Amino acid sequence: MIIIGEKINGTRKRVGEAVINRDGDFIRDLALRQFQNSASYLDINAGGLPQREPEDMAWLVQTVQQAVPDATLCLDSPNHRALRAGIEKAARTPMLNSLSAEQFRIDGVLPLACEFGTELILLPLDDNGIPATAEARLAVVRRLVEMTRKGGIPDEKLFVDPLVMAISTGIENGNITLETCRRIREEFPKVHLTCGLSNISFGMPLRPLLNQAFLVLALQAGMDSAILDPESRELREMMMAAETLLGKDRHCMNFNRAFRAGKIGPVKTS
Ligand code: THG
Repeated sequence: MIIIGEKINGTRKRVGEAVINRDGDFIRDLALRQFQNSASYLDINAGGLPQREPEDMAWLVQTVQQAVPDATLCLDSPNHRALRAGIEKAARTPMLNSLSAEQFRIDGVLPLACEFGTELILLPLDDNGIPATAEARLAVVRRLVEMTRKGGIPDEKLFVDPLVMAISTGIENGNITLETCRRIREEFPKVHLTCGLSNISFGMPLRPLLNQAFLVLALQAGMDSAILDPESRELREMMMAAETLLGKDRHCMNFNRAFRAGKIGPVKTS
């Protein structure tokens, strides 16, 4: 599974403060820890006021790349100015999070993705909001993929996010997301599927447990990436167990290796 580390997000209180105070040590530590815990991409969300966002994004990108020059970033903003500011400071072409069918993103984000040939997260929502059914989300994905293909972006560079909404606000929200995954997998076999995993558990007790269970279900539905906390040991254990059981780990090699390295199983105290 392709892991996108979620922790450098300015809407989290401690991170928002670090951005305002330009606390580089705090941000570099978050970057390094996620990278060392197998995050292939680091999500970078500057949060804060729109006027400051391009400058904050540029600072975050620069700061993160000092700590992990080999990490690929996933710039998380609806604001094309912030995305461009981040792209210009990035060591390698970042992923953009995200393009939706909202007109301002079609006008702002799509041209940037085409100009720089970036990987791109697609969100199936438009100016009318988030469609309630899998079929309606698929209709938006079809419109978006038509646009990205026209712009010369190959399907392999797309990460479609089926949109995860809290199970506490609708008992079918898990099923709608999983059904959307299966339909996208069928119709667009070359795209990746990713999601903000922990959205599922907002407003519930035992959030980590619900996130773990949903990760297993999502993997079964064809999800091959997720935005999550790479430092969660329980989540890593569940992910590696499910991948092995679904035949995605040849000779069970990753599972055995992770066990021997102490990355899953009992914490080794030496
Ligand atoms: N889809 C896409 N992008 C997204 C989301 C999505 N980006 C933002 C978000 N959703 C995913 N990122 C986060 C980041 C942090 C948390 C949840 C989702 C979070 N943090 C807790 C906190 O701050 O208290 C706990 C984590 C911690 O402290 O370690 O919940 O859906 N495309």
